Amino acid sequence: MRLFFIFLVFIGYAIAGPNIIVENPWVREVPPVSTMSAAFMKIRNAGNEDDFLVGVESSVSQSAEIHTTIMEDGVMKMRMLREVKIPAGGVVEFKPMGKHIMLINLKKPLKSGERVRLVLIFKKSGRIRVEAPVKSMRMHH
Ligand SMILES: [Cu+2]
Repeated sequence: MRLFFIFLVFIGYAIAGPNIIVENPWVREVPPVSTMSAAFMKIRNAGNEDDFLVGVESSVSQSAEIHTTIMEDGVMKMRMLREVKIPAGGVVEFKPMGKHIMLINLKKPLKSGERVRLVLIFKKSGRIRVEAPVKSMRMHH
């Protein structure tokens, strides 16, 4: 009986925590003159503890920021977010006109079919590597 109890405690400890899954990442194709683009994806947390996206690194731009889109006096504006909560058992969608990862100062033009390497940094889950294909917006209408 005591052994069984210890076993249960051990299992409970092992499965506690966030479990981050990144689904359908993609990066928007931009004209060669553009110095910025954005990455989109769904971030699912299949675990039983909240986690927070706190940063992003990108292989194709000098920096990457977490942004959200807001309407202010009928004008669409972007705001930088310090962190995005990914609730336990929940999913947060990064999509055009919503939350997105801004890729700032592109090192080279992004063409459809290329792959962009991103590292998503979470408060608890640490660094998660993602490969996101470059796609044109038209494919997502
Ligand atoms: Cu932005």
